Amino acid sequence: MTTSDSSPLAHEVNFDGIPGPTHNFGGLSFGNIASMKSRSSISSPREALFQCLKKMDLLSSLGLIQALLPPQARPDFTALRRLGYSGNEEQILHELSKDDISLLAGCYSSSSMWAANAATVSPQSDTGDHRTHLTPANLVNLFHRSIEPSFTGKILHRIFHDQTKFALHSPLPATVNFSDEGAANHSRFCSNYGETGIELFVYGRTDFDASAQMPLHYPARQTLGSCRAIARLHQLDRDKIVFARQNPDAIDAGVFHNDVIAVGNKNVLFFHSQAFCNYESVIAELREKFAGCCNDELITVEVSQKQLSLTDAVESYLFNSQLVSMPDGTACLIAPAECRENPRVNEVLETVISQNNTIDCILFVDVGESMRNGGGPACLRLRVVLTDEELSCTNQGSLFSKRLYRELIEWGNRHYRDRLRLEDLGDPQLLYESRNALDSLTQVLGLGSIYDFQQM
Ligand code: SUG
Repeated sequence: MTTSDSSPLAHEVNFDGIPGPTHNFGGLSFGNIASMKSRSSISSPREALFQCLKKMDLLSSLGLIQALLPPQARPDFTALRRLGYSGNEEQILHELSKDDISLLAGCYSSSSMWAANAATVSPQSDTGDHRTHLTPANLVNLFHRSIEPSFTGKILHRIFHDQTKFALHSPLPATVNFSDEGAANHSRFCSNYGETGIELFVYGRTDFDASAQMPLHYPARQTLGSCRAIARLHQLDRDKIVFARQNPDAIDAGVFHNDVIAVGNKNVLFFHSQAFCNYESVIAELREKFAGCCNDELITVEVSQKQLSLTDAVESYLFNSQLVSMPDGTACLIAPAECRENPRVNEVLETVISQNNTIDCILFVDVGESMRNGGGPACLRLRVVLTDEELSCTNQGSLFSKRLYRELIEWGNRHYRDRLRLEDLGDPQLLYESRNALDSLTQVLGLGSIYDFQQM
């Protein structure tokens, strides 16, 4: 099937990460306020899993295409051995739990669930060779995240294996100059998914402009150098990309990724006026490029500082909602349940719905276990625009369905603990339980033996 201008019909497919059996609150992410506040709280891996599955089921029931990415195997013993731990696995766990509880939490972190940080994706309609390009994020900012890219690459290869349709790049060089956090800092605007769009890359710092104001308290994670490298790798047209700098005040208020303060979909950008430096010129450039490329008008839904403070925006994670196009063409905001509890956010939502013909409905989801680590609905998904033909060439076992939902609930009940404290991470039993869980998951998803422990 094709759209009016003969571009192929394409869909946005949401690949959600799922929390692993060792989901914990390590307090590991400096600058991510929820993570810092949750340090040492008791987590519920099972509840975290069920909340994420329920969100996927909701989107799938709405008629959207939903898929999932399996969790990474933890702890990462390769990383631990590189850090000087030796002996057998039980000895390492014992040593580490006496030595460094934060490192133990990091090696056991389930942070790959935030799939928006897995990669940056440009669909075939935007790229020079008309293949869909994917670059796994190097996540060099934080140790517990820096151990994700190699498995991310492996799993993306497994799912997007057809090289005639997909170009999978290596993560950028693992240095601070090319620090990359993936799709959390990337949005795409288009009229229809299968048509050429404008890609917006957002960065927090550039290493080569000493005059630029930097955040005073918290780190800026994404660099301009990494955005430019990805745009080159993905063979994007210079006239169809926009680079925008995050407002350092927003970073200092806890906006560690741009998706905490802005969300875009199709021809709509929903954002806070403090999201970008010189935001008026960013919006003007987006509008102009969008009009030139898409023969359509970009609609911006702006929330001012007066309407909502940065603190409220970060606490509620309003902008970390997913903005999705329903099968009937209307736009729906899938918002964190926390938004309901904040009267100022409610007011903003009422205004957005009543005064604007842009966002038609709001649905709330409870992903509280993820939220307590700074991951809202939008953090949990990697958006991949795929034509029907491309979709049929991906691993079909990764697609979500009612049957898979039921199987995964049963799987979670069998393998996931209801409570986990940081002290429990030293228990070798947890390692064996986790491996059993992931081993049976690969069978459910038809992925083959993807984990290193399955080769031992
Ligand atoms: O990188 N939290 C993640 C949250 C990522 C959210 N993703 C997006 N905004 N797209 C992070 O800060 C916390 C882990 C801990 O503290 O245990 C953590 O890694």
